[in-house]
Amino acid sequence: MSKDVIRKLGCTLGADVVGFAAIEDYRSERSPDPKTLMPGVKSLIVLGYREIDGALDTDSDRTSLSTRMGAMELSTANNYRLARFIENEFSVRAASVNFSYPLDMTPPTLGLVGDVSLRHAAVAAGLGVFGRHNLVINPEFGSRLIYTALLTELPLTSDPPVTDDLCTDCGICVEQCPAGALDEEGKTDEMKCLRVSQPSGIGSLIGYLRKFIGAPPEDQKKLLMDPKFLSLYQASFIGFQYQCFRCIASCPIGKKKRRYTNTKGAPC
Ligand code: B12
Ligand code: SF4
Ligand code: SF4
Repeated sequence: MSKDVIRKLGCTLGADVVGFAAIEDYRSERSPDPKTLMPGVKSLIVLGYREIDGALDTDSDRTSLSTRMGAMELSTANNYRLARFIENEFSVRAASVNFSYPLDMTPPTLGLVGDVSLRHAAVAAGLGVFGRHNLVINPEFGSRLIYTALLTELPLTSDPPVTDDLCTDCGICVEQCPAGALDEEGKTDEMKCLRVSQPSGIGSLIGYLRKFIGAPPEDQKKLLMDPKFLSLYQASFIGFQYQCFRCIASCPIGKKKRRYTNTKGAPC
């Protein structure tokens, strides 16, 4: 009953899929214990939002990123609304697990492990299975979903797991990865991916600052007009700077069979 109400609200707010996982069914070896985030946590509510095909299938990474930022804004606001609804309606605690940031930047994980692994949460909530690209493939939207979640004290049962192996092992994602980050099966080489997918990330910033600090004053003036600096400046207020979408975009699963509304058919 509570699942139906929450699913309906999630879909009305614009999610494309909504799934539920009892906390015992969420297993992610490298992630923190969810009880450290919410001692009384009993379940996860996982929401998926489809990528916009026109933005994912363009060669312009700026277009892909600016459209993705829309999904992040929508999902963040929706998580707030849903958390408030759950607390008002059921008198239990609820909290948002955001799309990506903020991340724990302390060692040993240094910003590479989320508070909740949304891929493992999506699998536990019956929304999909891992593919060769280490992303979650959903039966309807394929790889083309991004996820958020809520931690709640509501005791909810897990939705049935997806049992089909949706990845056909075609190898396209591996071939298309410009960084070679997917060469080893079952593992994304984070550093290789980061260098290509976040060229204005923390690694570049540190490299740039080192160069700047060591340069004579005349060169420093030039370095402030360097496109690298301008990109870093832009990234500092965007706060999110993925510039590679190849693995998610190239996977053929979910490219066809599109529906452009979440109001028809299962699961939303
Ligand atoms: C940090 C992070 C990154 C880092 C590190 C990735 C990593 N190794 O986990 C970097 C910057 C490299 C990255 C890249 C990308 N990311 Co990212 N990222 C995250 C974030 C914030 C945390 C992930 C985390 O906690 N990882 C640490 C632990 C949980 O991973 P792990 O246990 O070591 O698992 C790894 C492997 O062991 C393997 N794995 C684990 N279990 C199993 C089981 C099976 C059967 C298989 C085959 C594999 C497998 O998959 C993981 C990848 O290395 C999540 C959001 C979130 N809160 O979950 C988004 C998230 C995972 N990213 C996402 C996306 C889309 C991307 C990119 C496509 C970039 C982009 N343009 O959006 C690439 C894809 C890289 C790839 N193919 O793996 C999506 C995935 C959506 C989906 N459909 O699955 C997420 C969930 C964001 C979201 N809100 O939707 N990401
Ligand atoms: S985001 Fe780009 S660099 Fe990273 S794994 Fe996917 S295709 Fe490779
Ligand atoms: S591109 Fe092919 S190998 Fe890669 S995840 Fe999709 S179906 Fe699997």
